[in-house]
Amino acid sequence: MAKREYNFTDIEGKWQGFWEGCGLFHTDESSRKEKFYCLVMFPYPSGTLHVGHGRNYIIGDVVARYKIMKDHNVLSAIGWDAFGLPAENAAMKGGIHPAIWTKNNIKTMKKQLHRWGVGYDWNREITSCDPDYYKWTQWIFVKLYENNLAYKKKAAVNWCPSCATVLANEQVVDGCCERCDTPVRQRDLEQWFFRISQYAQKLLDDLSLLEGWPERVKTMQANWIGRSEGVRVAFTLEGSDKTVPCFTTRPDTLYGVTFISLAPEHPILQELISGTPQEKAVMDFAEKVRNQEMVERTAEGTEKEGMFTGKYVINPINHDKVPVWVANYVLMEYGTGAVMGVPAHDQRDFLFAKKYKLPIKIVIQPEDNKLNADTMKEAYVDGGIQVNSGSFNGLPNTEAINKITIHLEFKGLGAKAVTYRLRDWLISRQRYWGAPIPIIYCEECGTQTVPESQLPVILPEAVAFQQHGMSPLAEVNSFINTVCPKCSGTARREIDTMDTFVDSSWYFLRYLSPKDDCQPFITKKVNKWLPVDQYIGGVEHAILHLLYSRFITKVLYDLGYINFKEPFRHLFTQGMIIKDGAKMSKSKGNVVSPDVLIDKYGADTQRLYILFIGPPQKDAEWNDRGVIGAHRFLNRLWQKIVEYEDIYARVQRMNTDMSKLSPKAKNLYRQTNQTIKKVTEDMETSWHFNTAIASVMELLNHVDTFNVSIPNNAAEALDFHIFRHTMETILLLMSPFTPHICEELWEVMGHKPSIFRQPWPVYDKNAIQEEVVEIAVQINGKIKNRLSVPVGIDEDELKSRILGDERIAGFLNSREIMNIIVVAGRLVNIVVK
Ligand code: ANZ
Ligand code: ZN
Repeated sequence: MAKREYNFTDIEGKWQGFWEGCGLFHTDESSRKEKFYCLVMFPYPSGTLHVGHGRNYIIGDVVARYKIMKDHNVLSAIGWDAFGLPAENAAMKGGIHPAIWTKNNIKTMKKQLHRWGVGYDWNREITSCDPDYYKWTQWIFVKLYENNLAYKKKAAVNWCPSCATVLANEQVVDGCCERCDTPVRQRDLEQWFFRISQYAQKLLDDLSLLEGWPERVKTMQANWIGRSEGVRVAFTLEGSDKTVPCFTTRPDTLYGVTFISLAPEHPILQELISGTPQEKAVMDFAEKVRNQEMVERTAEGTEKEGMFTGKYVINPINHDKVPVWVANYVLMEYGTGAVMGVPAHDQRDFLFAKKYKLPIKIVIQPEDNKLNADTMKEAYVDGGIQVNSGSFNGLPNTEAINKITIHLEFKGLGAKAVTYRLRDWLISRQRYWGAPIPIIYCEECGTQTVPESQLPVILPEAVAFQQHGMSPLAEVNSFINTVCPKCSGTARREIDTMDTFVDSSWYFLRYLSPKDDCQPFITKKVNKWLPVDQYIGGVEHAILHLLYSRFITKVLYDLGYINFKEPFRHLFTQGMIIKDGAKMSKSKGNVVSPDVLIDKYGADTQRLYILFIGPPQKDAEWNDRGVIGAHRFLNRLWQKIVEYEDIYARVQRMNTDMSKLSPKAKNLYRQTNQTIKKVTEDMETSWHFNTAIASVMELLNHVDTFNVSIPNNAAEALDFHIFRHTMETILLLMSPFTPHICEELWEVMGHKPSIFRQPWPVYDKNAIQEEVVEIAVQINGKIKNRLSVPVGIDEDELKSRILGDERIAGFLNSREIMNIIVVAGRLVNIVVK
């Protein structure tokens, strides 16, 4: 009979259909097996996927298939993070409606996922721009509003004066409008916020619950939250009883204050200078700074700029009179929006003082080298002994921190304070393609939320997309004009839509009841299925998406809707695929299309290559030759199994009794069991797919040296039986990685599909013990030591173990080795000069 060809196109289509038909990824929620919720970050439907994206979904698929074989009840679903700016930009450029654009992209990408053999419970598919999804995003907004966690305030947005429109941060390129290149200004608009800052401490504390998260991601979150402990010190305005509180982490430097600086947005500023000769100059300066971007204002290299207000405050600890300045590096959003300037011990204050010739007063001296205010080249920021600090002189500054704090608290001049860098979450967008914010403004009753019975607030379809102007919603009167839910009087709708991060902050709850139109999620179900057991996604989401999801989860927990505080138990962040030195991306023009590769080599080759390319959490460089290598391996596996297609049925299955095996069969059997152990450990510890695959490849090499033949007698049948066991094991171990070929070969070997209904192999403990022999080690014919080594160890390995032995190395004492004589299985003689 002619050998079967590895016809991957047919094979892959056949099994994709089979899995779909038998519901391999269909989650039976009534099953009593242990649950496993496997989640990949749901994609933004941007167009087509490239192989770099593939890594994410393929890893997710491997995890799901592995857990299915480990007898878990696996939930693996997918959806689309379908609102957002690119769809709207496409509409403005190409005249295609964002809804259509999005739908088309979803169709393409779905096909691509299918071709990769990536499986999901497609009955649970969700799309965030569908009204039956965003209805519940709006519901979440309402819940936050009702609990004082959503509010509106004036905030700066990027404004292009020429286009007369608000720009998203991504649309600002080097401080200019992406479309017309006009310098972007900051403009205050009424905006909606979520009060995430209220959860700063909880978000920080509960990082300790996330044992299954990479340390690096937890550190990034902690830094983003940015907790600072310090003191709020009140400086009194000269000739007034008003005070300006300043937040400082260094109360030990209080005697060294030579000025204070206000943020240009500080509310007291106007009052301070109103009617004074410098009013106009200061206000112009403040206005100029406000147009600088926040990041730029605080960046280390940015020039410190300021202006004297003409006013003074009194330092509460020594009654020094110090000038009040406005400075660009002071942010209104942090601490109190006012900083006590200590040029001797803070670098920004130092630069500022040098520039504007403000005094520098040293209050902390390092123990040995005496600082001199006139000659110092930079601020001294380390610890030391207090000087010029009244009754605190002579104390180590670490002690003075406490003593001065207590002193201030005792006198009512200050109080301990904690500040977080985390800002409230600005969720309004002056954009069309997002979930409308469910708010109605009534002249009589004020701001009203849309009642649940009237949700969703539908995004109108017929809108005009122009190049210029406000959100298209601003012109849809039928949308804007409505009635007040309270008094039925005329009212108008909020026209802002929500940040897409709101959509993605709760989608993992929706997979459990994707079509329920009575509630966003079912408490009992989500309590059973969450936290997610394995979350998989890109490290670029390490901060915002993960923080927002954690926040919304905590709010829902506090409101009693769910009983878990954290949404994701384990997090895996895969590295990027690099090509020609850059991250693979359409804009760089270095993408590799999966479709072309699949046509040429099949999906399994591509999966194998992507999984084998390197440690999955690290970035990896794409290499076309590697793809060919992966393909060659699959061909070898194919040949090895189909060669004996007619034999498998003829050779009886038997219990493997180690004592009856031929030496070579015993060896292969041991190697097979060792491989099971290795692969399982690689999967269990941290998804080390690449090393797992490498050990299977090694096992296939052992099979080559095993030299199986068509059996003619009982002994050969036993050898064949061991060979078959090894090949079956290889298929089982490889099946999560390259599912199609393994499923096909499983059938070729005489089994009924699906291989995924087979349990994951368990190694035979007795078989993995290598047999050892004791080797006598001689130096110039005298026995110096005895070492246990595996039977059949190869000669180089044996030599290197012996030379690495401490005792032998001691005897050799770097004498020159002339020769090493090996008597296999018995002794080794090292001849030295
Ligand atoms: C005086 C001082 C002396 C300071 C010294 C530091 C060193 P972290 O640690 O990041 O929390 N600061 C306070 N509010 C600010 C604002 N709104 N904008 C810019 N800077 C502000 O930083 C806390 C320190 O940052 C505070 O402690 C304050 O300067 C400054 F030798 O006060 B410090
Ligand atoms: Zn009303």
